[in-house]
Amino acid sequence: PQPTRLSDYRPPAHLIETLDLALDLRDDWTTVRATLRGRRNPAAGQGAAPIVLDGEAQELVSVTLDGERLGPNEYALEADRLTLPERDGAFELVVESRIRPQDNSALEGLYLSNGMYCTQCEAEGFRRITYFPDRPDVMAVYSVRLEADAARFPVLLSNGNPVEQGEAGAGRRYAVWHDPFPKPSYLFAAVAGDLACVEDRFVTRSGREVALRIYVEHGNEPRTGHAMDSLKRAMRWDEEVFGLEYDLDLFMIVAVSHFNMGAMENKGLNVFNSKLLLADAATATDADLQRVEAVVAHEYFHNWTGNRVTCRDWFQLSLKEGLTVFRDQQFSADMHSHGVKRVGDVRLLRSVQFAEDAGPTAHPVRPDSYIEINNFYTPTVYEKGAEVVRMIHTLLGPAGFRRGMDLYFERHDGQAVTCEDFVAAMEDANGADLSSFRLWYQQAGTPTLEADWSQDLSARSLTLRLRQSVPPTPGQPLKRPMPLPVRAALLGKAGGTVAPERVLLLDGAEASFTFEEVGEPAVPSLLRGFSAPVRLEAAWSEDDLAFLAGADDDPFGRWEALQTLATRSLLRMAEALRAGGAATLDQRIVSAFRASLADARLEPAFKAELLTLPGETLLGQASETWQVDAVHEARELARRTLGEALRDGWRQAYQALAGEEGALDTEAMGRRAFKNAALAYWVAAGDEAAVAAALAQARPDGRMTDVVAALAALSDLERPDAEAALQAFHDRWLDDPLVLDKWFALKATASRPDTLATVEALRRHPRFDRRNPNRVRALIGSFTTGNPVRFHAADGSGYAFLAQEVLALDKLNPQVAARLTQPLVRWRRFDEGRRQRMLEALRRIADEPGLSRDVFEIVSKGLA
Ligand code: DPP
Ligand code: ZN
Repeated sequence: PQPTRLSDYRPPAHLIETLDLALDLRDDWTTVRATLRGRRNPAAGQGAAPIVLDGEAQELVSVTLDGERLGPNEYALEADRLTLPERDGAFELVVESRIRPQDNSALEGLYLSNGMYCTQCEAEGFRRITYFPDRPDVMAVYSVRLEADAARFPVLLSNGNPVEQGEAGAGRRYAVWHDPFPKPSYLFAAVAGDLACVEDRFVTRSGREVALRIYVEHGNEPRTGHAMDSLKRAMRWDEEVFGLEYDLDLFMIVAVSHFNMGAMENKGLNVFNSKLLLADAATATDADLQRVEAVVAHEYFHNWTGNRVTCRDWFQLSLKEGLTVFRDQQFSADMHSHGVKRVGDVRLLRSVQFAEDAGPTAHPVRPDSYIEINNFYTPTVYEKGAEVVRMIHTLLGPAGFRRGMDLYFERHDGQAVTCEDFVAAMEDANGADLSSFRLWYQQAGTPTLEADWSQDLSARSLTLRLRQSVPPTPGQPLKRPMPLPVRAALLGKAGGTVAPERVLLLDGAEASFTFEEVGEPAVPSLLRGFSAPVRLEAAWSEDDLAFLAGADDDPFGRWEALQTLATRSLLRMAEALRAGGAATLDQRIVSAFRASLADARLEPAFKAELLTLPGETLLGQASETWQVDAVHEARELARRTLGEALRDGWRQAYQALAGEEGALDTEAMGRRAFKNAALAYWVAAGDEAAVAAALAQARPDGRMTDVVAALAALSDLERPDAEAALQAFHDRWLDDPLVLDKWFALKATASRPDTLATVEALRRHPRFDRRNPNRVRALIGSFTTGNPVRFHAADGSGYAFLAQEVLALDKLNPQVAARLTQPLVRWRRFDEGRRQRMLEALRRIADEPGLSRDVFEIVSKGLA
């Protein structure tokens, strides 16, 4: 397979103004009749050019161009495209083809999910439905007619507004939809099924009434309330913060059970993975509920950042994704807690994006080339892309950022544009110069920021020195320094703020900044709010960190100080254990935990974050070579140490909150998070009373947050009552796919030695189904990404297992198979024995004949 390159971008030879699409859904075939009205694109050159359409996995029936049916010699049909005669001015084209959605296990294009028809077109699924210039810079007005059996598919949906519907004879029904907004093909959607509809309404600030409809399988109606409320909050927030109103009279969301991604922002008709829509207190955890809220908002926000202004080409994906993630992060922070949200976002960024940036699939926020675009829906494009937007927000301030957004919409509404256009709007609206800032879109790799300082008490000054370096990444051996906004303040060792926060801009390889009028010993609080996506190596002593962990007024900084202190200590412990010695946890950590545990002024949700040790994956990434077993042992030992040292504190914290009737507001969720953190430490202390409390809390009809937390605390204990609790959970929820996924994930993430054998056996569980991506992710993905000590077993058994799974899945669903492959390409982080075994697994995959483009791209990068 050949790469597609940004530098090869050319405007489309022809533009399509309208598309009339008729889908006749029948049991043997679906017939698709597409009428395209288009014209030569003046921006693409002079004179006539052949009309070239993308198309795959369908059977061409007929082509009629300007009223004449074309014979087979008048067009060229290849596996992925259809080339028609030249046209200069306007033309009308009718293409008829047939597809078989019932055989579509890749879940791109039109497919069947639990008996309902649905679509997923981003990025290039539309070409599996009909022949069309399937690229985002071709924007057309769509009219869609759907026809299907009336009894089995009474609900027929597409984008925009309903126009008409009625009987089509022989027990069939039809519906016609019209979307007045020109859109790229990736935003097309159609749904046909027997679905229940939950309806609500929203009045926009200009007084227009919008009907809100959520469609779900019958029986799931009660689980839509949280998503509906979230949608209304998101609609209001976008009006208040960005002045953006919804633009149609109808907004629909459909939940489907088989879905590759989280959700999809199709114009007026979002399609959601049911996991990210259906959520109530009995079946979803608080984390699930917050995730649902964030994703509902994310997809809604795309209506402006993505749909009204879309991407010129797929290299610009972060134009809509980075910006929309930033918007959903701000929304969630406003709905809940800014500090807690930032900590969660940074933890995710570090564990997935920093890892990507440090490995063979590293790529810039705006990539230069791809083999399969589906492989570029990555943490770099999304999460790092959001950090880049956040830095612009930091540099320009909220009002300046808003001016830039306003200008962006004023200039580009209805257009398909580039990341450059976004940055230019930010610059022009503020008279700012972001020329060197553009490097953030171009250079891959996580910069390292070093900081040290010296204080001169007699001169009443403190000088801070900052230095940066950006590591080489594949294809980019040499890097230029990037502009880093560093939020910094000085805290007095005796208490209080000595120098208030300011934003220092490091715009070259190094610079010094002097703080004046600093008359007392101070400690710098740096990179507050994680103001740039870098690895910070600051000259803090352990005592400085312990001080900041108790005194930093920036919540992120406070959390970060304790994390850094813990990381240093845990890595020292791991090293000692590996050398066969004894390991002990730094007493400063115990003291910091004791103080935080007792600190009544801290929000409980933040306390829960503060009291969570860095995960094994983060610890592994923080050292040259990830010592898998030693890191696991060290972290377990630390948890036990903290459990025992603060035993009474954990017990009291738990018991004080255990009886609370939980509500769903932010504060109640925070108290539950804290309570369950306390429970986990109390169980780690080995108290029988703690196990009894966890067993009681694990009873399967409780609130899902509590049940899952209790089961997670129990799942590593190899004792019959704990196993029985998990089994009871399984039996209770066997027929509820979303909850059963939690059980699969709990089984897969238990660190007990027999977990791989359990996971292998669970592939024969009657409810395991490789055609359902959620189930694959719950069992296989949880094991490979959430259970490092077992997946990275020294004998390579986890790697061999994954290779086998990737190959089996690749035949069904290449997109999900490629994602599953990722952990194997990070082999450079490990010791020699593991490296060899990971490489063997990669080679085994690479040797398979007929590998998909998706998996091929990942594996070949991993072996390069
Ligand atoms: N639906 C995916 C998202 O919103 C891809 N656009 O991120
Ligand atoms: Zn998105």
